[in-house]
Amino acid sequence: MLRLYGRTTSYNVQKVLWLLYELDLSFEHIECGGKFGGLDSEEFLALNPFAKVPVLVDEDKVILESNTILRYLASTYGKSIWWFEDSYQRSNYEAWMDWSIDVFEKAFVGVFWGYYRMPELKRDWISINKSKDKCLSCLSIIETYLKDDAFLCGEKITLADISVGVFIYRLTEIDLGIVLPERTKSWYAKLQSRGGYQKYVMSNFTELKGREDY
Ligand SMILES: N[C@@H](CCC(=O)N[C@@H](CS)C(=O)NCC(=O)O)C(=O)O
Repeated sequence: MLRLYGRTTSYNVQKVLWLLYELDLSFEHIECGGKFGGLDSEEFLALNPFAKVPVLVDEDKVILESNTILRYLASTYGKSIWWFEDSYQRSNYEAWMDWSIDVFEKAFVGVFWGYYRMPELKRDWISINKSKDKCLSCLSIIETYLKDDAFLCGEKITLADISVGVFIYRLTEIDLGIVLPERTKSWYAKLQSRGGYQKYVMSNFTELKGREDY
């Protein structure tokens, strides 16, 4: 039995929910973190000393970190469709997964926290605009890479699309005038047609507006 810990409003949790949906796996979901709290409890810290969500428990195994959870689920339950035995083939989407955390997420957080989650009077517009520029440059990298392919790594959806695509909904919804370039827009339309994206990523997040704390 799979058990997922983490509030649905967390984009890191959403990545995992989306893949669970794609894999058609049933699971128990425990909302925690954010307004639900519980990450500093003894029980949770025993699962995850990093005190963050998501956490996946698969029988007696505990898996931490959203992208590691994606890889775990893909290799355990998504063989040949979501996971390739060949390490070079895998490196295509794994590179995007690393980039998503190292570069894209940092730029996204700069606008999402700096603008959306910051009370209006405390916003630092110099820093918000710098982060917005970084987001735009990430989008132009995606645009260049997409060429005429349907997804980031070719004709089929991969973990690259999940780890990068999860940010696009909020980036375009937060009313900062971020417009997607042409091919990125049609890639985004393909993500939006996935049931898991609709159900978990395109969900209302207005409770986070102007809230620095949870
Ligand atoms: N690198 C971690 C980051 C996890 C993370 O920062 N999670 C946030 C939610 S997006 C969290 O747990 N925040 C505390 C909370 O929700 O209470 C991952 O990818 O899983």
